[in-house]
Amino acid sequence: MSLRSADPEVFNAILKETERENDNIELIASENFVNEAILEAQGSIMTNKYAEGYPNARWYGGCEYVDIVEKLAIERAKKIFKVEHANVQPHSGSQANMAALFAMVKKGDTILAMDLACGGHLTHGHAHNFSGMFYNIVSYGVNKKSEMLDYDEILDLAKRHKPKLILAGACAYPRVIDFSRFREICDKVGAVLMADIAHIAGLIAAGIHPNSCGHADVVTSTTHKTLRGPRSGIILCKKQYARKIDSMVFPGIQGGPLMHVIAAKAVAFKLAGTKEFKEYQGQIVKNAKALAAGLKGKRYRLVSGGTDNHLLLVDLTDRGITGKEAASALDKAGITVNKNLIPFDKKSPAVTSGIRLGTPAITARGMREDQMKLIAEFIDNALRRTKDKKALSDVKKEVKALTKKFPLYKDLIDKAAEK
Ligand code: DSN
Repeated sequence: MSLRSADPEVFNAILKETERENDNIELIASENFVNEAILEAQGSIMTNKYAEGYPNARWYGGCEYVDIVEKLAIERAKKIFKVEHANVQPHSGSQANMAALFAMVKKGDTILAMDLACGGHLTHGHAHNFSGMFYNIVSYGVNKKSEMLDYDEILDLAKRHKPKLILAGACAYPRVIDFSRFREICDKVGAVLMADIAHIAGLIAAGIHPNSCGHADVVTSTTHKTLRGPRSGIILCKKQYARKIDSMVFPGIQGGPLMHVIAAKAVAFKLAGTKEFKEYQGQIVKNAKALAAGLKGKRYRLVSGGTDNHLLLVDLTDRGITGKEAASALDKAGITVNKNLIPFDKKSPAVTSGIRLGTPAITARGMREDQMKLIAEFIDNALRRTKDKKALSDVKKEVKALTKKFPLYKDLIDKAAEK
């Protein structure tokens, strides 16, 4: 039975979403466009299979073929991240973080992690998240002047609070993270080092950002951001923590693994080992720098002055608009971004003073530096006229003319249009 005949409402919503992704400029730093091989694996019949346990040690019969894909995913993850052990079962980045924290520290222990307001993540200690509820969280931020991580300040905090674990990693930090400095700090105070590389996993796999594996005891990541795989999570660790991590993922916090998603992760990890992937990651960074230069040319202030990775944070304070207003105007112009707190933001997380822009998705569809210049102009045109419907719709036309030159999922759209 086809989806179109079984459920036309869902079929049409998926078609519309495909068209939206094709027509718009996608600048959400944590999103990407997977290729069709990933969709095929994730949409496969492996969704049918229960496989609680791990390869060669399952609770259910008939696991010989899902074992093949899980073993491939594990071996490929170990190879691309140069790490001793990989658990590919976490359903998401949040569950990877939950399993890693539960395995490495006890309830009530002190954790030193990056403040959400300065670029950290919900699972790094937000009061309404399990991490903030179960642990005593001490936060580090960025230096007020440089807006970059201040390792001396992190060391001071570590000496003062004696955390059991230090968490390195962010979802809105445009600069390189020095995992070796974090290791030194952990060694000085006897803390475990956990790295959350969700945003930069693709850059690390390509050797463009320093690797956290080798420094951190345990590393978590999503697989769908720069890494360009299916929406999911992984945990990487030293061999000595393998049993702890595996038993905390299953049976600790999860039941049956999503074998169709693990199949798609195996494909993503294979692709992440190719020359083309390396070039793609290099282009993501070149595009981010070009977009940053384009916006700076239009006198936008960028947090920390620029970017070393796939994302930039634009401070809109002196433009007299909020992040919320900017994101909404850009949406109307066919440019998708998210409002984002900037360091030491005076506005609330629901309003914010900034927006976060990322280049993984537009790079995946083939855009290069020339297009970044155009996109900076589109953004400026929209942000200078946030209340002018006609101006925003004019930008939207230009956006559509540009995205038309970089078609995305054309076969899927054509196939869906066939009666
Ligand atoms: N925090 C989300 C982001 O970076 O967009 C991911 O959880």
